[in-house]
Amino acid sequence: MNNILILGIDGYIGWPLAMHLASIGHRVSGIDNFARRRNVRSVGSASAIPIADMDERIEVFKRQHGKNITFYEGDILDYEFLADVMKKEHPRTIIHLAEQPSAPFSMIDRPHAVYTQHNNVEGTLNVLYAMKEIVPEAHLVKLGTMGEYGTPNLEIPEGFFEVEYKGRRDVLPFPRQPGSLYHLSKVHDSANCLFACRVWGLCITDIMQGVVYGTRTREITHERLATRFDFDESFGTVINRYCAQAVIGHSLTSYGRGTQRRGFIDLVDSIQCLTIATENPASKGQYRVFNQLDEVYSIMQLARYVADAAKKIGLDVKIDCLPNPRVEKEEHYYSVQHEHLKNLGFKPTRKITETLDIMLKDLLQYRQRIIEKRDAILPKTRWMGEIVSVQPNMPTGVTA
Ligand code: NAD
Ligand code: USQ
Repeated sequence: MNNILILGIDGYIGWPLAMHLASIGHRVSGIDNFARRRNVRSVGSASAIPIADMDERIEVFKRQHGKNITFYEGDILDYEFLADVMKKEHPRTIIHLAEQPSAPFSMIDRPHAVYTQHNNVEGTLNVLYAMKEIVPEAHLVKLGTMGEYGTPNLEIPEGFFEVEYKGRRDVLPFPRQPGSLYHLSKVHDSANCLFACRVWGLCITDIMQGVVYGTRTREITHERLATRFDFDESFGTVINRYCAQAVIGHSLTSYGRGTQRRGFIDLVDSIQCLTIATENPASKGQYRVFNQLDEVYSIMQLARYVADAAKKIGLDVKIDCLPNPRVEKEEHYYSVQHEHLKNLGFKPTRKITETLDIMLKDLLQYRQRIIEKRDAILPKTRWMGEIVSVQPNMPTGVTA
């Protein structure tokens, strides 16, 4: 049995992860300041699937699964609070999910950008200091993101690559070229985590996770155990948004030509991978990077999968190519190494098409809730004042 502290336990991934780890016999505690609930309200939206408050979640989980979860309400920016919880729980593993996770939210304006980077970078620094001072032997599983790397014209390795430059060789961090100020906050975190391992000897697994989708995990055995499901412009991720759009007859909102490609992972597999990382810790002083995804798809390919799944249940869905509100490459090479988790036993649970069928059925029950917030669907946040086509931005003397 491991003693695990989850930072961000009330979130989309945090809550089902907590239930899973507790149900397989780990001692689980968690922290959250409910920022996600507030931030989604602030953009005029709500979770499509109703969610219980934390007290009720814990109570129903205990009734259904016979296990306890301990909860501390508070902000990891409050160092005294974080340090007190660490002293009380003395975790062997800390899983850090407690960040502002939306790229569009971080790009709304200066205050949203400052909030995102302050919350994420300072929060993570507090975690690193609390570990150094209180639990230096603990293993930190830190959620980063595949978007840290951007879309380079090279295969993306797991964190590091061997470079030859002017006749000398070294193994160095792979360059990061993130596409939003949120993704950039994760790059800063990764640099701080690497520093904490190199200089303080902490032990960290930094997970570069693809975009997560899905409504279900094994432990969601009761409607009051559901995890949140957002579909608004900021907090809904693309597959989740497409599914919510499909059930209310809204055209699927592909940005640009839809040829941009990303790595995706089912919620159930995200939890499987985080469990594997937790149960196979990095060693002292090791900074380990895992790329965590099931498959790479183009945004248009996903729209077609969702439209096909919707058709099977009698929903006629159209796909719209909207002007892209983001500054991102639409035509690009994308190939990602993701062997570390497979070598530790990770196997994708099911095909994406099976999950889409489940998601659409789940969401049909909450159609009315999505309709009530449909104004939050279309993108309003633009990366630039006007939409520009992206040109490679090479330093002088370098050609694409
Ligand atoms: P989420 O917003 O649902 O979960 C984060 C939780 O942390 C929320 O409940 C929030 O209230 C809490 N939180 C934020 N700041 C906090 C603070 N200062 N103190 C205490 N609690 C705080 O997001 P999620 O989708 O579950 O993502 C979890 C992590 O995984 C994030 O770090 C995100 O960047 C990363 N990630 C998510 C995805 C995805 O597609 N969902 C993909 C890759 C990486
Ligand atoms: N997109 C559309 N239509 C939409 C929404 C998005 O075409 O309606 C496109 C975007 O332009 C982008 C891609 O889909 O090219 C992915 O967008 P997203 O909103 O699903 O994901 P992203 O902004 O990258 O962020 C999400 C999570 C974030 C996590 C990241 C993993 O919100 O927390 O870090 O996925 S990754 O993308 O691998 O970096």
